[in-house]
Amino acid sequence: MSEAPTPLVPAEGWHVMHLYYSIDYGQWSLLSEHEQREAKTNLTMLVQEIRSHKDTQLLTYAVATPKADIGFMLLTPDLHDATWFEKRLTLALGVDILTPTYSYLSQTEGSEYTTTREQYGQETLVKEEGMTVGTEEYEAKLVEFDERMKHYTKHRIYPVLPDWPAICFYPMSKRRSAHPDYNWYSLDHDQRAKLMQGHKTTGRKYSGKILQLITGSTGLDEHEWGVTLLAKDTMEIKNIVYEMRFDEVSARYAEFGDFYIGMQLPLDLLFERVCL
Ligand code: 76R
Repeated sequence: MSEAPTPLVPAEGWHVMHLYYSIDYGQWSLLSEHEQREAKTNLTMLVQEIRSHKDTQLLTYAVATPKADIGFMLLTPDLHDATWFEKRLTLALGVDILTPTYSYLSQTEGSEYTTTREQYGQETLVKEEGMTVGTEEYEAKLVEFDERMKHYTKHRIYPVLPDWPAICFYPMSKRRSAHPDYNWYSLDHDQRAKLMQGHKTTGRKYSGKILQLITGSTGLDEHEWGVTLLAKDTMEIKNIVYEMRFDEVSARYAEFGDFYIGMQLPLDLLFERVCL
C-alpha cells in the first residue's frame, strides 16, 4: 500500500465544507425496515467518528424548503480528511439515497479589516464617545476591547460553533464592475477599511443574537466568502441581512449567491424531520 498523502492543512485555520443533499425517497422506500435502520446507524456512527476527529466539527441540519433535505457543515484542518468525510457522508445511507444538490468550500481566515487598538481608541472612544486618552475610563475600555478582540480573532480562525437551532448559509462576493465606484478591488485599503466601519457597527448590534462566521473562498469556490449565521430566531437572520443591505459595503459592493436555511438537530430528530 502507498504511504498516506502529505496533509493539506492551511498554515492558519481550517477547511470548511457546507454540504447539501436531497433524499431519493424512491430508493429509500425500496430498503427493508432492517436495511433502513442499518443505514441510519451507519450515518450516526460516521457522524460520531467525524466529530471525534482532532480539531473537527460537524453540524447536522434539516433544510427548510425543497432546495435540499439534509445539510452538513464540516470544519476540519486537512483537505484530505474533509474530502474523505464528505464522500463517506454522501454514501453512508446507501448508494443513491443522498444526492448532493449544493456544496461550498472555504477556509476560516482572519480579516484585514479587524479594528486595531489605535482605531478603537481614536475613532470610537475619543471621537464618538468623547473620552480623553489616558483616563481610567479610557484605559478600562481598551482592556475590554483587547479581551473582546482576542476572542473575535480566535473565533474567526478557530471557531467553536454552538448548537443554535437556525443556521443560514450564503456565499457572497464584493463587486468588481468596470465602474470604479462599484469596484471594491479598485479601492485602496484605507477606503475599504473606512467602509467596513459601518458594517462592523451594524454587526455588533447583533452580538449575542447572531453568531457569524465569515470564511474565505477566493480560488476555492465560486464566490469570495461563505457567510454562516447561527441564530435562535429566524427573524434575527432576516433582520441582520436586511439591515446590512443598507450599509454601503453591502449596498454598493455586495453580490450574493443562494440562501439556505437549516434547522440544527441531533441525528435521531433529523431523521424524523426529513421523514427517514
Ligand atoms: O470588530 C471588528 O473589528 C471585526 C468586525 C468585522 C469584520 C472585519 C465584522 C463583524 N465583519 C467583518 C468582515 Mn462581517 N458580516 C458579513 C455578512 O449579508 C451581508 O450584507 C454581508 C454578510 C454578515 C451578515 C456579517 C455579520 N464581514 C466581514 C467581511 C469581509 C471579509 C474580511 O473580513 O476580510 C464580509 C464579507 C462580511 C460579511 N460581521 C461582523 C457580522 C456581524 C454580526 C459582526 C459582529 C461580530 C461581533 O462583533 O460579534
